[in-house]
Amino acid sequence: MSELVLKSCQGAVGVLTVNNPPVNALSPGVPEGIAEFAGDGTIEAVVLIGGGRTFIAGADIREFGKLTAAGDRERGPGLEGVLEKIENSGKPVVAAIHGTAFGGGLETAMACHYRVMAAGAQVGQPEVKLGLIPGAGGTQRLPRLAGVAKAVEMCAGGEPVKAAEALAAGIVDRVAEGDLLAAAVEMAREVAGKAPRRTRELKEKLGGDWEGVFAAAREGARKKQRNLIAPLAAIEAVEAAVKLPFDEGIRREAALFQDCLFSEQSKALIHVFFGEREVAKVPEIPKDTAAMEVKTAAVVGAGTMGGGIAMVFANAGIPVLLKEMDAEALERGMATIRRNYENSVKKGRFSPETMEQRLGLIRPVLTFDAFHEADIVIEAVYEGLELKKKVFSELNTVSRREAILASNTSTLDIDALGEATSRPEKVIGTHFFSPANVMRLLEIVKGQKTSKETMATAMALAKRLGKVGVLVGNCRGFVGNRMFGPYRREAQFLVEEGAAVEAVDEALYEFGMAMGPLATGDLAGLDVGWRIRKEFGDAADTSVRQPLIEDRLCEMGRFGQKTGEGWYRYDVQRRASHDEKVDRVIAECRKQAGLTARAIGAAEIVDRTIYALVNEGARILEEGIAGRAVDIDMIYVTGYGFPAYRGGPMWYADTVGLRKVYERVAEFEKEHGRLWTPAPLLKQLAAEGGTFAGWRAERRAAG
Ligand code: 3H9
Repeated sequence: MSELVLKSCQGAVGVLTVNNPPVNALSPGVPEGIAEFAGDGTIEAVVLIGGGRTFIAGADIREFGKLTAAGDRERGPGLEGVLEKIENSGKPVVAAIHGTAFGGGLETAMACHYRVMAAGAQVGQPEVKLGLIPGAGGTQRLPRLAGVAKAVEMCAGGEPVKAAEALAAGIVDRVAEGDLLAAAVEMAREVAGKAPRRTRELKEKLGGDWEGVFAAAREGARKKQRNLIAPLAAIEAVEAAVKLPFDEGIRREAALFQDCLFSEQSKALIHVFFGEREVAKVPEIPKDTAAMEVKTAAVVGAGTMGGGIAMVFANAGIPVLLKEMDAEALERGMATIRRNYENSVKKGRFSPETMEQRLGLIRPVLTFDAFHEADIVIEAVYEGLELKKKVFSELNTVSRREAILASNTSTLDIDALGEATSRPEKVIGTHFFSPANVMRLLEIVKGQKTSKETMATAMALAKRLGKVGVLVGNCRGFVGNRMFGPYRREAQFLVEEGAAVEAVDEALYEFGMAMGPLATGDLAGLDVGWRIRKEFGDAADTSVRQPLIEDRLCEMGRFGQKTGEGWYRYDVQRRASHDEKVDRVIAECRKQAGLTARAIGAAEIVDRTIYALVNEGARILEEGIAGRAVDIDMIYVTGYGFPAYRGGPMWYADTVGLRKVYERVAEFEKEHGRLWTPAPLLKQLAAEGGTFAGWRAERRAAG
């Protein structure tokens, strides 16, 4: 028997333990190991359990890449055959589920004859999140156990289900409050000697008219999982369970699975799955670097960002001081925090007790008196270098010598802030995204002198706060906003050249962005960029074309949603509508730029804006501001609404082909001048036939 599956006996009950840490993925050898038990004559029933922290967390996702790279569409992962062996076994098999039984894990459990689940465990078919559908009978067995509506919900939505719900739905037979193995062995003894109950033979829950359920699910998927193919494929596969005999349904599922597996969407989503984990492993931070434990934090500034950051700490159970200059601002900040928490309670996200607990962790203060308690202080005051330098020099005196001093700046120079202190090695940028308690990205900015310990502490803290922490270098706008500059610049230029405001936003929304670039500006506040452009004196640079419209809108006091007017006009519910005043501004700016309006299609809008991201991303990579293309991709997917199913801007460029991207960028350079000069790295990789994703590996190999 494979070492990946260990066998022992409790009397006449054989116990198979999957032993493939960390998550018992169904790597080669695991399914075979499970199937081998059938021939053993001494046992009467079998319990299948996961070793370590979980049952089987699914197929080994890394294997999918090998299948698609081999280009063999005929050879699927082949798990269903093994599961059939388990299901066809003459001896009853009881699955004992703890941790997570996801994907192929739940499918394995459903091919067993009975299921016992630990009270804290979860089951689910999350394949859609990887651009896939269940590929080992999940879409056929789940409706037979849980009913068609629940199966559609789980297979198309991908959300996990807790024990009580799984029991009520019929996915599991029992929930074990105490010792799971003992409960499963007990059940195995009860069913030993009886004919196994085979899921494939169950029919009761399939009867009825399900057309309405399928139609509603399709409509929901088109809205909520915009542009994704896997949810629709999952619904089709469950429909096959209702309409076709089991074996035919399995074949339909397999065909749909293969279509999804070979799609660009799935490859991109798998890139994102591993990318989110890869960014946490920073090559320049040695593995044995000691991270400081953060027991207490402090935040300076109780505005939108400061308040949100305080909530992030409280949500993670870390006590946090929240400081403001005057009592009124502090009260306003605390009231906003309370209101946000109350909304979450209303939506059923957590209980009123949890809310009070979290509020209790946030200590509003007007002085620095208690700041010596904090292990990390995060400054979230107004975006202005002189002000921030002043705050840092003050924090340097009021904080403990070992404390980390972090800035939530989105663009300013971390080294300048470090120089304002006597501990630049302890100074780092922690750039949260608004709303801080919702957005998953934390851009962590190292200065020239930031120590490895400080970096390691910030990265570990990101994980504890439930954020995707990405370490980047120091430059204006770091990675995220530096790339966003050219992206939004081109959006403005396109409007100056003749594209309608709505057309620009629509084209990028259709591309998959969470919002169009102009609507995003209105949401974030147009004044933010305006002040930064003034701080850096951008308008003085007459050697390149400067966007005109947004500055004009800001001069008119149109800062976006917060003032009810920006690129659009907003009603009290913040619904956007077209504003003819903006048309007049656009016409004036067009005249000033010496342009005549021309027709611009969606394809040009997408190329101009997205390739502006990519070209700047390439510069960022070659300068080492981002260590790897995956760092940029994760910043854009988790912080800027870039569609995960396109993998991030650098991954997307790789899928288009860098030669094609380069040629388009070079065309834009001819038309629009040096703002479009192709990044040397883009040029080089296009010539070599390389990719951004591969470049990191090559560079490492060379180094
Ligand atoms: C599937 O099953 C298709 C089927 O229908 C069958 C078709 C035939 N494979 O997340 P963590 C790694 S599709 C390979 O940090 P946590 C992960 O990369 C699959 N590796 O831990 C990480 O590696 P590293 C359906 C995997 O406790 C390490 O394990 N299943 C897999 O925060 C620890 O992971 C899913 O989609 C895998 N399946 O969360 C489940 N899973 O240390 C995906 C994890 O080198 N997994 N790794 O960075 C998860 O959702 C979470 O990992 C889980 C644990 C909740 C299980």
